[in-house]
Amino acid sequence: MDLQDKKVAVIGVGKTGLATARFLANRGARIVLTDVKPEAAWQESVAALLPPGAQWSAGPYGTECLAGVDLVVPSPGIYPTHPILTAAQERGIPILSELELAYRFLQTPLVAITGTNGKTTVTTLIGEILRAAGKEVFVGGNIGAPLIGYTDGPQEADWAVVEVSSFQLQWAESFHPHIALLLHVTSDHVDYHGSFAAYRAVKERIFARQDASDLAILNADDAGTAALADRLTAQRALFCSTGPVARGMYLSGAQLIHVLPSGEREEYPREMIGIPGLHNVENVMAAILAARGCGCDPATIRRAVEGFRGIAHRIEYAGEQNGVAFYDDSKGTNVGAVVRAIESFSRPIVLLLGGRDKEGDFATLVPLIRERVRQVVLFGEAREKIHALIGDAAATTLAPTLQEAVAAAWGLARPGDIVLLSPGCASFDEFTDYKARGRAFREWVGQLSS
Ligand code: UMA
Repeated sequence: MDLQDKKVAVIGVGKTGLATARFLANRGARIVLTDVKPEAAWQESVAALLPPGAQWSAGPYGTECLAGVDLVVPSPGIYPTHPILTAAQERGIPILSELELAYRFLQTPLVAITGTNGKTTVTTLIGEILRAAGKEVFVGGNIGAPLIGYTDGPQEADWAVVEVSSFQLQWAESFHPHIALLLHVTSDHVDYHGSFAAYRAVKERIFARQDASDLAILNADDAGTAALADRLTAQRALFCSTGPVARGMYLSGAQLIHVLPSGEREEYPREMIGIPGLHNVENVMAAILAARGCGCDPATIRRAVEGFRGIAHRIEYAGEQNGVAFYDDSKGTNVGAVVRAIESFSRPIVLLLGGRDKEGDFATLVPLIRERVRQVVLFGEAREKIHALIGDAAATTLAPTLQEAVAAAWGLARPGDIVLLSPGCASFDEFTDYKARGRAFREWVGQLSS
């Protein structure tokens, strides 16, 4: 793909837009950048990042920015129905996600991971195992560093391990990972994709270009995902926590059993896993299948899994006060994640839910809340809406902000309880992202005793 002198509109000047602009500038493209934020908010970052002589300008935040444009690269957060994208489609201007553009220039074997939840854990763990095996690894994508930044450099890694979101797959065509993982699909981002069916279909694109020389790893416990396995041309490996599989990996009592294509079996002890919850057993099985696919040996895998302590803001211990343990699951931004977080504990829970709604189906939480949650504290923009959906499945308190929710939870919790922030919503009503929300939560928890 020749980008020399092509005029490219980059929509959104965040992490992805900036990395894309530099990549394009290094290939001689003429760049038009546009963002809902005024130019003054990002102009300096752009000027500091782009090479001297780069041809770029700030375009209007409207369809006028498409004048003379050969290609549009929207940031992941730009809704597919955005007027600029609709106009580009009407005018026949190609639209490629950053992921797709990066892939077209990628020279490193690729492992790609998607799924509604668990993808950051699995991506991180695959990276750790490969490093333990002495490999050079780029770990990035939705987890943090855009793939295009890696593609812009010397590409010296043995493997690129990339977390892929549905937003990034939205405008992908030829994207073709050698090893692709779909962990499971539950409702999320319906506001963005328009429906659950559309969201699922976009996620499944991760396998679309794979052939018999590739490996597809899927979750046998997720009915929709497992059914997809029969339609794929890639070699398949399933993981399952509820019963045996013919090829792949399953949990059997205290053992994880890996059934290789030859029928041979390898075993790992479940107790090697140091992170809580059955969902993390599934995550570890998925990561092991990928790591074996990359050629790592079982002893190295076991060592890396034993040393893995999980990721920040994902059911992360945040301290204890007067016998009440606090857990930060700020990364739990959809209902499926909340289910996994609640199921990870056997002690009574004070649950903090809220933030900016993504049309999550909170009503489905009702049976689990009845069974495991003693108190619910609803906060943020979505608090009334969630209250209408869950009713009084447990005693419920409403608080305008997360800070007030933490104070309310502290007043309600008894020694032996878990206070769990697993919001099931985006953070953007109060914070820049889930990390900032998690940090704030931990800070407020730290101040409670005083
Ligand atoms: N913007 C507009 N118009 C819009 C929306 C956004 O101009 O309609 C502008 C914003 O003002 C901002 C820029 O676009 O300046 C931000 O772009 P972005 O929202 O696409 O975010 P990036 O900074 O590029 O970060 C993205 C991912 N963000 C989203 O998908 C929303 C990051 O994932 C990812 O880490 C990063 O690329 C690197 O790949 C975050 C995320 O929330 C963690 N992902 C979702 C999730 O995990 O559920 C998919």
